[in-house]
Amino acid sequence: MQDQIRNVAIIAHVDHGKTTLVDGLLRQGNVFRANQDMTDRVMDSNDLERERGITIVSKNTAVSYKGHKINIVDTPGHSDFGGEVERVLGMVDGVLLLVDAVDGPMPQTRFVLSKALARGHRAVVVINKIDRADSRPDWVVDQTFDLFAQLGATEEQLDFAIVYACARQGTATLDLAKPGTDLTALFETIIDRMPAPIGNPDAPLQMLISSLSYDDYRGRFGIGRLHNGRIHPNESIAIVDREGKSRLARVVSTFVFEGLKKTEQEEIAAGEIAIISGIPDISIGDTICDRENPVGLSSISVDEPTVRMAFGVNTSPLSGREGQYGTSRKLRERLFKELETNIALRVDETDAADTYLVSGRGELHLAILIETMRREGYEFQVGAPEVIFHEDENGHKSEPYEKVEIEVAEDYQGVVVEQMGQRKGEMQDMRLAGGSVYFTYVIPTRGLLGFRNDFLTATRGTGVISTLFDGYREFAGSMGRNSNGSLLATEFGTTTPFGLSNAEERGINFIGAGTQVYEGMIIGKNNRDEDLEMNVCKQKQLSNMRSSNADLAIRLTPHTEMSLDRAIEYIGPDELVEVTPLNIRMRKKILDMTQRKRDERRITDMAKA
Ligand SMILES: Nc1nc2c(ncn2[C@@H]2O[C@H](COP(=O)(O)OP(=O)(O)OP(=O)(O)O)[C@@H](O)[C@H]2O)c(=O)[nH]1
Ligand SMILES: [Mg+2]
Repeated sequence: MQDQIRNVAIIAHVDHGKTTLVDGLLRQGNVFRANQDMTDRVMDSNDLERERGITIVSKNTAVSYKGHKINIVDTPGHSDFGGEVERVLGMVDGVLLLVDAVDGPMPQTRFVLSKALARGHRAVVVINKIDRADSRPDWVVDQTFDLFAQLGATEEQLDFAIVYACARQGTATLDLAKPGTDLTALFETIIDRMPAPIGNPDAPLQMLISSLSYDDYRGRFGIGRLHNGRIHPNESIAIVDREGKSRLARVVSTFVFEGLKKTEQEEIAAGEIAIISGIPDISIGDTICDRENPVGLSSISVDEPTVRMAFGVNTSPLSGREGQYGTSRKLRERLFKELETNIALRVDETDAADTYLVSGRGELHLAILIETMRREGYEFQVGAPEVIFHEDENGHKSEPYEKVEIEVAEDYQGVVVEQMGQRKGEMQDMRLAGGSVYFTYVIPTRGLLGFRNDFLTATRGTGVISTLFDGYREFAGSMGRNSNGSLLATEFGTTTPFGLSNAEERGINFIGAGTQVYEGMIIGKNNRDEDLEMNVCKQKQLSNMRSSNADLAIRLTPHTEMSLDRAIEYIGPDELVEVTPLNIRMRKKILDMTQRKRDERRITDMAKA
């Protein structure tokens, strides 16, 4: 039975086509009729994944091919979700490494491959998107081979199979001269080249929980690989947690994956990926063990977070109006609950009872959490992202660095060099090819905070940037943050066209007329570096107005709507983003103008002294 199983994870850089390839495998892994009228990228099942077109959480599925069962884990490619990939690699025996037929290996390709190789996994390399006009598969294969070698692959790992695919059409071939008509070549290669799981079905039970899922009816499920033994419904088991402590529990139901469903099974044996229900407090990293022989498996370790933000109770004058949950207790509960599944996240209490420090792998990792919470009905405020410094016992300070790869049209070469320079980026490489310039930089993570937006603006949306955590190094010294001067509301009220027309002469408005504002709220970006207070609720004076409809005559330039991601990038250390289910607002930490000025003066005086 074990011989018929293959457990594989699909790993790659963002957008190289992992989820699309899983669609193809599901459609052609024929047994499961339920998949016939599947939507595209069916594994990207949560709302945020569909809206953003990216995978955020790793997910399991399974297909069958010629009597074999293939368990598949789809993983995210964005570097902020690298923790998700690390989390699931222990569930599988091998990986499909997808590489784009034009781009070749990218920073996240290196990261995920290094993690897979370190676990001793073998890979099948899938060169995907061979239908792209400028596809260059031979070059990509060479680059991929070099990458394996650089990452210290063993002889066996270096001897990887190569499949050429067009995930979107659902075709694959081993030989570019003979285009495929379906995914047979890939299925066959998985069966031939991926090892069957090892593990002894007759040894005491050991199942390592790598994922959780929920449903309203059965509650929490634990998902993981059965390393040894067998598991049955209604079985009494022991749980050894991440700290090595054990407790007793009972499994209610046991399932395996079949396509997009899970099906109940009376016995599941070593080698399979199982789903168990009935243990309400089951966590990632728990080992489900034989009651008589509880031996925990070495648990899941994940790279440290590098970026953090303060989450606090909403203190704006509008607090309590738009959210369902807003108290410190609710916020705390929700954040700590997140740790059960989001294993690359950290939550720390602070001296202030209503503020928590939430640390993650990057701005997007944290932004996704914020967006999820706001959709669940939470309202709160968050501070600007900051990097996490380390200090050793001798007081030596270090900070996280990233490796950045940038591709821009030649015209933008100068802008990139200038912007990266300002941010203490060190150029490692620069290549010209086909009208584009390719840069490699190493830069403190600090320099990248808030950079994406500037970069896209500077390259008119055409630049491509990808980043990869490169480790902690020497603190790079102070860095002049691009200081935003903001336009600030001076009073509580509703904005008027007249008030906003004055504001737009000074900069760019973030809000339109008829919007509720309060003193100290950011309503736009000043053209100059300092903040500027404006009364945006002001009515035009009646005395110099002929018609009572004077406001209607004012034509405002359409304002720039600030999304959550952009708001997080925009705010400075003395500012906050107010997040509610209905609105994203930006504000000064100190709302009162007099108090704020006094505080600013105090800080400048302190700096002078
Ligand atoms: N031309 C072409 N486009 C493809 C192919 N496979 C996928 N794509 C497109 O590439 C884009 C990204 O596909 P996804 O499947 O979401 O990529 P992914 O690797 O799962 O992305 P993340 O999960 O966010 O890392 C989509 O627009 C797909 O339609 C292919 O074979 N050829
Ligand atoms: Mg995906």
